[in-house]
Amino acid sequence: MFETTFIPKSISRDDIQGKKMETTPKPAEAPKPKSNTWKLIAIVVVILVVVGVAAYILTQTTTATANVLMQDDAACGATPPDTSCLFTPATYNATVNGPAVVWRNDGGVPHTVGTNATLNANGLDTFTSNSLASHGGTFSHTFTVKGTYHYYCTIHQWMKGIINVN
Ligand SMILES: [Cu+2]
Repeated sequence: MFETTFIPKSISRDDIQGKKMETTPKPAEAPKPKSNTWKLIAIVVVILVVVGVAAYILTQTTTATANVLMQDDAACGATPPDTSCLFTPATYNATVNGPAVVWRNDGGVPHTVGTNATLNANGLDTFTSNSLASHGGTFSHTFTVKGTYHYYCTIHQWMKGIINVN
């Protein structure tokens, strides 16, 4: 391979190799540390913005729109039944085939959402959630049949609610 570097006649080889640069000292050496500081600040600001936006998005999704909340006093003793453990609102009106009804556990102990087959008419949807974690566990169900649905928490069976689906 041949070197095909084109060198104009007006520029000597010394110019290209930088040998003559010694005669003209560079005045722009001093501010270099300053620009590094600004780069660092810019990087930190970008990281803070990214973390902030991510935290905002995450908190938005964890507090996603819920239709029915589970609330309690973090105790929910059974005898006598702790009435501070409840679904609110106790009755909620939903639409057949969606949007889904979303329950969210805002309490301090786990709860569930389960249909009560003995109270509900034949042919209605049946569902039972898993144990929903305290402070944010959610469950959703899209009702496919119109009707009045009685449901309860299978852990605290005095916690009852109704969904009217029209
Ligand atoms: Cu419960």
